[in-house]
Amino acid sequence: MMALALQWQLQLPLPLPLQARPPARAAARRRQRGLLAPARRVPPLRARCCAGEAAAADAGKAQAAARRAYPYDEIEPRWQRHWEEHRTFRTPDIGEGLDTSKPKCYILDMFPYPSGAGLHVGHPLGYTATDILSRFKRMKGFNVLHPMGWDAFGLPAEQYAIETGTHPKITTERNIERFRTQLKSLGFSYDWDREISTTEPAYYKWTQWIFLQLLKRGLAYQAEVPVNWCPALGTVLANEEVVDGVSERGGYPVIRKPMRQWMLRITSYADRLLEDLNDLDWPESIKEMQRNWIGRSKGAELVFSAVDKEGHDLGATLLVYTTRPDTIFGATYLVVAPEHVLLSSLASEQQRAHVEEYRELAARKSELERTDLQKEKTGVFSGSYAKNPATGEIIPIWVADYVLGSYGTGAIMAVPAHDSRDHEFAVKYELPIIKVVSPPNGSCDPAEAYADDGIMINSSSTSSGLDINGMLSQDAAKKVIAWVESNGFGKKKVNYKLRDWLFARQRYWGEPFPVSYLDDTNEMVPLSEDELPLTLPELDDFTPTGTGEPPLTKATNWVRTTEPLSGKPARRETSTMPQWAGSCWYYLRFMDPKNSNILVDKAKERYWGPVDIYVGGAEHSVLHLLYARFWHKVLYDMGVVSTKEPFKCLINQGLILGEVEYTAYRDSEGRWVSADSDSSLIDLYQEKVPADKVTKVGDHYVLRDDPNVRLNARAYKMSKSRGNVINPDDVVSEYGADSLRLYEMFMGPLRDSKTWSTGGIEGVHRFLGRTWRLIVGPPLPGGSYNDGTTTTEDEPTLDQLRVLHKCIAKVTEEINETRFNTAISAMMEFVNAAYKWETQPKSVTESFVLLLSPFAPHLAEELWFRLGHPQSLAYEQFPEAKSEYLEESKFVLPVQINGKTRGAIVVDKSCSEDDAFQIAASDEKLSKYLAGKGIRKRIYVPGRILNVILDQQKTKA
Ligand code: ANZ
Repeated sequence: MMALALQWQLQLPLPLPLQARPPARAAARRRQRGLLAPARRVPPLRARCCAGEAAAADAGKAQAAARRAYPYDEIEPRWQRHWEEHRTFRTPDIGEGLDTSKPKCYILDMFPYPSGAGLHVGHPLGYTATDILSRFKRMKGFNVLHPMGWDAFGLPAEQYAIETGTHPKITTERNIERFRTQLKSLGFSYDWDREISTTEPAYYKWTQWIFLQLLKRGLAYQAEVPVNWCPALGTVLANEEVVDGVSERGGYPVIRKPMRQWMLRITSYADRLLEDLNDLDWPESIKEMQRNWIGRSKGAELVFSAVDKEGHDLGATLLVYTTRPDTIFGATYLVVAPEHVLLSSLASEQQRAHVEEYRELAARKSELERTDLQKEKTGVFSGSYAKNPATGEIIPIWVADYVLGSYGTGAIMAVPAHDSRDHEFAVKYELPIIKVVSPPNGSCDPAEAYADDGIMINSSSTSSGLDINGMLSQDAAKKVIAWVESNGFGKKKVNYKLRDWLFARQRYWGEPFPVSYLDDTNEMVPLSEDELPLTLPELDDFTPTGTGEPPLTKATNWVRTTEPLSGKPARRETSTMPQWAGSCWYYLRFMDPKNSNILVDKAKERYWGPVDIYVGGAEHSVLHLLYARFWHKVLYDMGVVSTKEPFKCLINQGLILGEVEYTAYRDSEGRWVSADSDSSLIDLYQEKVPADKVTKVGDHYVLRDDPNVRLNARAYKMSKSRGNVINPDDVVSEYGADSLRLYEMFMGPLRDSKTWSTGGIEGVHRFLGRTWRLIVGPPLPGGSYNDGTTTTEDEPTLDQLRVLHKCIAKVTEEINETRFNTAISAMMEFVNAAYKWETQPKSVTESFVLLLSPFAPHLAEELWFRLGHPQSLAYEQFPEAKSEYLEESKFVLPVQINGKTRGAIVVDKSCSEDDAFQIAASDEKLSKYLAGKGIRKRIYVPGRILNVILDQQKTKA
């Protein structure tokens, strides 16, 4: 699954070195991107060069140190080590200390494909969001399951093996190691004890087990199907891996070729996959995409008898699928798909050669091309006719490739007056067009098909006895269906666009199928469950055989086996499962990752299931989510899982685009031409302009030095070829993980597309620095900082409490609504306000640090520690906003006992003396001074103070 869209653009198999890059190199990269002035050329003298490099490195370090707003580079590794050593985020198992009376929250990221390119800044976007939610929920008293793993089977590792001879296992391990290190460097609170990889036999044992269950239930079968065969990759590709007739990966030509393949009967679950969407808290757009993919349509299958030109019955029938049985009187011809099984017998002697020629032509086109509405329709007459059962008319049968063999019955009744494709075809080949639906308002364009419902006209026949004239389309459709059903001309029918899932790849790096074939009868025999896992054999040569035979055929010793029951010689299946397999159920394994007896323990599944929040890219909106839902439903039917759906709430994070690029234009004489000029910009010379030479005027970007010259400003998808990819490692080394996390959340709403901006990250980094200095104090002369904090034990003032509780309320609300950017703004406002205070009361600072902790956990842990708490704050209670501080009518009234301030109470502005005294007397702290004491006098200044003078002069402090 998680070959994120990102990974396709980053087909860089070589891992980069693990260590962070020195700032000088980062500066060079920024220079390349045009963010810094060009570096001065240094003469190529060796000695000069080295000295120059050293000086540049020193300057780079000094620059980095100057940019460093606080010592994140000391703080972050320290707290990462602390969490690791204390296994802070380990979620205990049931029966191992997990308090199951507490509510649970299962927060899951779409696990990544560990590509050689390492982490991209797009990854931490979703991962930071889930991390904030996980940390927040823990502090709100939930048991949180927040795991991470690897979707590690797939083509890139295998391609890399072919090119370099490195075994995919080694590449995969190396890439996983790098991803893990990178993720840990960002301080994500995963329970690393639950880490899984789809490539581990202990994991894919259960993927194979699920396959055996599908087989048992008749949901896995083999069929000879036309597949997308890519000779260059030597494999079969799924429809979605083919774009415009070429492979999505590599752009190699793809042809259709019939092959025996494993299929999964996802179509049996079409209705449930559709219906259960309704109850999911998913983006409506994703649900709609799934609905369209499933493509349920209601209509009828109608029988047309084949006849000769004179109307004599030829003894054959043609079944068509229609969603508009009401239009049957307008069916003036039939069309069969070029691959229709009856086409050969329908083709007359005269037309045979044309039909054959047409069929060959169509076989070279992709389904996409054939259904493209823009393409001109083509077809030929078959030479045969059929009888329209409603009209009794003899109508011609054509073959045309706009009708697909794989949908419905592969044949249609064409109603050119009411279907635009049929209309275009009829006009081109001069076939009759008969209007049978009249628009309710009476008018429609006679040159086009009227495709909507309306009132039936020209729809009555005495010979057939059917009359639907004057009826509304939908009622007419019902009547036609009843009529065909009672006369044996057809039946009601529901159709789906969804096809069964082609579940085999002719590749090495995937899960082996746990089945073999007996040598003598070729009978397929499943492996028994206790023989699982069937491990992938070692192989030195991964190259595809080129014949369509998978590379596993080369593992001859592995392929040869004996069927245990009969002892007969057999050979193993050599294709492997597609990459989607492992990601179909991984969320279940996280609940019980080490269980070797069962896929997931029932009690654990009942407690943790379903996933409460699932975050990932919208590119997985259809296939992964549909496949996972399908498997989940099968497991539900088997009683393995207790919920109908795997993912309750789904959030798609937006894309991060590269830094905005500015382009200026010059004419052939070298003069600037404004991008708003009338002349075509295509003929001009383009020039990339560094951001510091650009300024914004109104809504436009212009040259700073020449504001009349307007520029084009555009952000592009990050790609190696554009050179605008931002490596998170560089950002972490220059600004720290907390800054990266905070920036990615601050860029804009989680679900939106956003553009990267180095200026932006500097801004949030400065905010964290300000927070640090507010609480710890300014740097000492050597650049180090005081231990401890500058906070005081003062009672917070009402104003301070108001600022704090407003911030608590806002941050809490925004986290709950996954609006992290506005939560951060609220914290920035708090820090700005706090800078104006004379003192920083410890209790206020503590609450603020807790608020900040889900976002910038390293900094928050450090501050919490300095505030005197030796334990991690990960399980501290998240601050609660108190309504009394949110209401402006309340205020804090200081209370004195015998003239000494002993506490404060929150009262209404209009509070009476008696009420103020009662509140003071019931206050936990003040009651100690008042209980049992006689009151001599009360001095009450409304809005200012309550002073209680006791009878006894001596009170215990
Ligand atoms: C007659 C008719 C009259 C149609 C009319 C439409 C409008 P959906 O909604 O996508 O299911 N059709 C059926 N099988 C087809 C195939 N294999 N290839 C291409 N087209 C096919 O669409 C169903 C409609 O698409 C069917 O209803 C059929 O055209 C066409 F005013 O039948 B209809």
